[in-house]
Amino acid sequence: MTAYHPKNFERPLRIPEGAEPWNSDYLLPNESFSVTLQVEGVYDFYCVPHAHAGMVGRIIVG
Ligand SMILES: [Cu+2]
Repeated sequence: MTAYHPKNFERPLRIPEGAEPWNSDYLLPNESFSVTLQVEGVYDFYCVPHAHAGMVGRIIVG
């Protein structure tokens, strides 16, 4: 999963100002990825190969 952030393929900023963007890259079935969100706010993220099919998500911290 990949944060909406200009550092990730020039996507628009859709995480809090000052928050670190993340990009898990591709994951195989038994692989995992974790991120710790330190800044309160709304984080929108997407799946690089499936965003066009609606595979997106939102995390609210705080
Ligand atoms: Cu996907």
